[in-house]
Amino acid sequence: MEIRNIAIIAHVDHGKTSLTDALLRQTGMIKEGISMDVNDLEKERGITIYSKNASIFYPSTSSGQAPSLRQIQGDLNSERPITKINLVDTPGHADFSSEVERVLRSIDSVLLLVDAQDGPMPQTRFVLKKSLELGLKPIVIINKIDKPAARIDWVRDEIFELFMDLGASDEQINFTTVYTIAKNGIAKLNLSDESNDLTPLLETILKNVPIASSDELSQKSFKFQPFNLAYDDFIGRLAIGRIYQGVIKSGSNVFIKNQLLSDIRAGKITKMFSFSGLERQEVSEAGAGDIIMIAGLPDIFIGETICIDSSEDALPAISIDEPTISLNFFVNNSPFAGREGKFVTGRQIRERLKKELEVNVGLKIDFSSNEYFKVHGRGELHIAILLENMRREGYELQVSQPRVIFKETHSTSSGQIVKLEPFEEVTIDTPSEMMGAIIEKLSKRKGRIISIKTEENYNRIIFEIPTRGFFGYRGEFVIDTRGEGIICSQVVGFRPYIGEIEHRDTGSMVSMANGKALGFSLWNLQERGVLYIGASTEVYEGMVIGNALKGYDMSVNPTKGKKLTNMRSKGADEAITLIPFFELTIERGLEVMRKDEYLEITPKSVRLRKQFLTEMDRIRSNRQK
Ligand SMILES: Nc1nc2c(ncn2[C@@H]2O[C@H](COP(=O)(O)OP(=O)(O)OP(=O)(O)O)[C@@H](O)[C@H]2O)c(=O)[nH]1
Ligand SMILES: [Mg+2]
Repeated sequence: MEIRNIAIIAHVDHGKTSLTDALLRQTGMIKEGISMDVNDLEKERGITIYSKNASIFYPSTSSGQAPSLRQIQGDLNSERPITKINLVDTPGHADFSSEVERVLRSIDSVLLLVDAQDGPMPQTRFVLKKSLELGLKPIVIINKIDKPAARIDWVRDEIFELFMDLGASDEQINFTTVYTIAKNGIAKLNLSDESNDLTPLLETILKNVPIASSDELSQKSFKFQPFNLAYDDFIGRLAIGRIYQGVIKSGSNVFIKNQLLSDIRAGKITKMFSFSGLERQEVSEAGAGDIIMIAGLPDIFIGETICIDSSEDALPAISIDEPTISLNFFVNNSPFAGREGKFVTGRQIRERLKKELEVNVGLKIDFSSNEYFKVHGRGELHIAILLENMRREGYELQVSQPRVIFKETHSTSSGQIVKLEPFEEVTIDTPSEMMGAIIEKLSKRKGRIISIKTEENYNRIIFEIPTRGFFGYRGEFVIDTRGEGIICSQVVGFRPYIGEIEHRDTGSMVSMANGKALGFSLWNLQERGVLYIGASTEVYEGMVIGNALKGYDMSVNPTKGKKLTNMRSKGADEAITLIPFFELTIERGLEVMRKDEYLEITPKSVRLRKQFLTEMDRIRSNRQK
């Protein structure tokens, strides 16, 4: 059967998963109401976290099942032969962008989705740049054309400009555009066309995407390269990748090769799966061009080459982006430790982290310390998702403040050692009134303006800023722009260290008592900072219950009640009104926490605390510094 391999790429929220779901629905692979975003966290947040494989058959079989041989070869009634289209739905959030890059290496074309109102956004630029560099010829999809504020002509021009900017070849610039309403499963080649399904898009895919399979390729010696890993409790590590050439049978003995010539390992494939809709289907044989999942090789890694003939050359490696931030995971030792968690010991946390490394390719963990596990990741969301998954599984732990990772390199010009730090490109869309304040704040954090574009009441500013300076700014931005602005960032690499960054901080409001917080005392405290807890929350000495606008830490007693007197005075007994408090989530906690604090995470709670719980211990530790 003919095979085509495509990935769906875009900025976050532009509709990749909606389109993938619609393609699966139209071809009968899934029912109404089922989505590619299957993971609980994905469903709740409405974002894709993990890239996922699926496949469809087109023209579709009536049953929605994999077609029979007769259908594949073209039916006696001269039906069109069926093509298998492997789809990879990718995550749009910048923290997961290295995942997208790996996928791009293994497919033959991309569907580049762009929102008909927002136009190209930072992640659009990033994924398009990678695709063009790999020589792919994207099919452009302008999605959400049903939005009342859609500005399709403008978006089309912007996309064209982006291709030009990124140095696309003539062939790449000559892209086909398809207009879609992904959530309703509608595609059109011209805006004026009538259409009630995705057939125009499916036809475009068949017309434009190179065929991955061929008899010639199948006759060559087997070569497979994984671009993703998965894990199954029963069969262990799974390698998801593409068969570049040859044919493979389940049970085969294979060799694993990589760029280190000396490192050739032998192994045996115990099971193989291909994708059919959202399901994985066990197969006994698979051939050139297909994307499959292989079990039986416990030490296989992304970018290695699996072959049968050990004299075959390894395929070029797939690079994996380096982590940019790190933090330490500790056993929880707060006064409330062990109340809510099922798994709380160091051994249990270690086992869980080891398991995470099986599939979480962007993550690195240093297990060498006796006191903590040092976890390195690609960004705050990357780490927050891991922590969120752990707490849901019943784990309890505490973590230190995330720090950027510094690197050192030898300067080629001076021969000296240069210190490097990660930088991000931050794109901001904001109404005009707030522009001044934003530029001022980001400049203080060592941000540099790369470009400003102004159109009517819409401004797009692009900054380059050290990750260190950008930390903690998102929350401020949302408040400053009253939710009207859009901000997104993308790590662009390591650059020379830019020096000290000073930003005037708030301090923390720290409880000096154990007990239940009372509405009356919170009512008094809410003027002095933003509270993280509400009335009746149980607190302990050393727990951080809010920030302190004054700029330094203050010890407070949130459990203090009102003095009782026998006299009832008018006015003083007015009902107190508490401002809604700023509830800590893992991400917010990671953002607001300070150097001398831990974020305590349990299945039920996220609390912030001082590392030293009593004021005396804190003073003592400060003196020792
Ligand atoms: N109006 C309109 N909304 C759409 C359309 N397609 C998708 N959406 C909505 O856009 C939102 C984001 O859609 P997703 O498909 O989850 O976007 P995504 O690109 O997969 O997002 P990430 O995976 O998080 O990057 C959802 O609320 C969809 O319902 C469309 O054609 N028109
Ligand atoms: Mg998605």
